[in-house]
Amino acid sequence: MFQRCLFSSEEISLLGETARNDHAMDKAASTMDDGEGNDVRLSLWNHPGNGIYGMIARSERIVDKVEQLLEDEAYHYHSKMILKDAKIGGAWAWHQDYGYWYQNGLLFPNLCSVMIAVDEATEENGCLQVLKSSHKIGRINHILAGDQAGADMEQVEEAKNRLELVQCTMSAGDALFFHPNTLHCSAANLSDKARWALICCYNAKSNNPYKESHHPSYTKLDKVTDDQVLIVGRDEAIRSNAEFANLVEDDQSAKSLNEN
Ligand SMILES: O=C(O)CCC(=O)C(=O)O
Repeated sequence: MFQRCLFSSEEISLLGETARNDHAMDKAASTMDDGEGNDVRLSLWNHPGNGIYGMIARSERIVDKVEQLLEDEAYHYHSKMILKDAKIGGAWAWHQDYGYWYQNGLLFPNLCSVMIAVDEATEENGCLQVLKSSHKIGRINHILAGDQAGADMEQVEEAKNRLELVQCTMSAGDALFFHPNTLHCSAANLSDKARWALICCYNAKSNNPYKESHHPSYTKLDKVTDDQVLIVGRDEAIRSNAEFANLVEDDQSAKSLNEN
């Protein structure tokens, strides 16, 4: 479900400027080969924090919507910045987020991801592609192929025959809310325009994991009013506050899948 212009051009410029000057984010980024020689790069953090990333992830305009969709109180499961750079940004294989997350002790697929376009996303720079209504299939088995875990292609091919493929072109500031069983992928970015995106992921309080993982169990999310995005974003001293996770060492969910 799209929410166009969820963030104003000033808000999204402040987010982009903060992220692009954020050395800690750059340093924490992990890079995976997409199998075609391009780099899939992202930085991830578990707790939203008090910087502009946190103000967005905790904003009423997002969290209230997520809570409606989850029919429950939502908590922050993690956020990530997809650093899909011009010319070298790698492709993401077809997958469902719950294809990994179910291994983290989450019994139900009652989670929601919100992708916020930091840059304009087009087919040329590798916008997200989704198979419409694919969340109704349920969870598909995921297999490790090279650096990335992807959904079993036999089922994906069949789903592609039956479901509409949507190229999620977005303007900076647009948001896409999607279910964790939605099949999605993206092509490499061979264009000369970067395609960065912030993805904030939420879990329902009642879906608290039954075992520990590298993502948090229920932690109360303190919502903030929508004006905080600009207030914090304009304050250079605090806007880049975030504690980045070490994806390579911490993430066991992809590694524990069977190799192809
Ligand atoms: O931004 C993209 O191209 C894909 C990101 C994605 O699929 C994910 O983070 O699960």
